[in-house]
Amino acid sequence: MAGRIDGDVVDSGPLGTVVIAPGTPTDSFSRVVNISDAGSTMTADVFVAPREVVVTNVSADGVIAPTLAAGGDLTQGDRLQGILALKLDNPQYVVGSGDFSKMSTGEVVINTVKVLESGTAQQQGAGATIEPHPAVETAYIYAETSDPADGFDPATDTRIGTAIFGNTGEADTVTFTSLGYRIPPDENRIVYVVYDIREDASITPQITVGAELTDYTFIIPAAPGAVAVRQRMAAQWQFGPHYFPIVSDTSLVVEAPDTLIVYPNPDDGAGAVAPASNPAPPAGCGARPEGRESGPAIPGLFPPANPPRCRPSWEWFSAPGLPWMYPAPGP
Ligand SMILES: [Ca+2]
Repeated sequence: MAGRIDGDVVDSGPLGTVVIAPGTPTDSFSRVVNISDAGSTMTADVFVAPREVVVTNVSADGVIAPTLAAGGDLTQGDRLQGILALKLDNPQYVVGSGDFSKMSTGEVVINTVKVLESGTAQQQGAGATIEPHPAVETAYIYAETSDPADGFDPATDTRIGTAIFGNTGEADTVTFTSLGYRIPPDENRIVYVVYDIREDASITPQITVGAELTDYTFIIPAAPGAVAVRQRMAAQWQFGPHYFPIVSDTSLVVEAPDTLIVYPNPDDGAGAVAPASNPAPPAGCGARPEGRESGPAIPGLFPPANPPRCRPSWEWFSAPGLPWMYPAPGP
């Protein structure tokens, strides 16, 4: 492309689509996209009206931090665990303000988000050459539905993307596509990166899981949107820190506790109960480990479907194969 772009030009001949917004106060932004293959005539779309989203990590913010799992231990089989909270900000340039920290001039639409699993877990990527110790298979992006944000809750926030680790040909990354998630001018949105921890996540060796957006290419808006690489200062051409990488805390994956299955005998139905949920035996009833013919009764292990009562024939088995007799001494 030779020469200069002048005036208010839209759809100008061999340049393809050229969009120049009237009154654009600065030429500090341009985006050239859809560049054609090499040839005698090449085309590209040129945008000089900036639409720029600012992405920051808000995982540590007051009401959000307690709703995320990252940083604490995660258990095998844990579902819908919030790992990372991102704020997507679209601050609009105010003509004549002299404040060049805000550069965007329109809506930004987020199309693609890529996430690196940043812990020591290794996913089953198609190109993986390492011994995989997978911890996460399915990941999600949820959008915060409360304003102001009230933290991640899979029951009330909105799932906008689902993706599978290992399906991109790259180990340890997951890519959400076709999101079409809109950030209107002068608004912001909060989204959460959420993991399911595999039932068979490795605990030997112990592994950690986390989420990272390594650089600005991990978020791809629809053209002409762009992602701010560095903080812009109020003075033109002055820049602050880089926004990336954005990194979550990591979590250690720990073993899921064994499930206790209680089987009434002979005819009272069966069900799984958690030990802590069992009421103590009522007065007059008790329990003793099998084989103990005397001694104090031990509270515990009444199936919730059967109110505690005394039936000498009851027998329960706590997995794996630890028998208990109920009750003693009986009514
Ligand atoms: Ca929420």
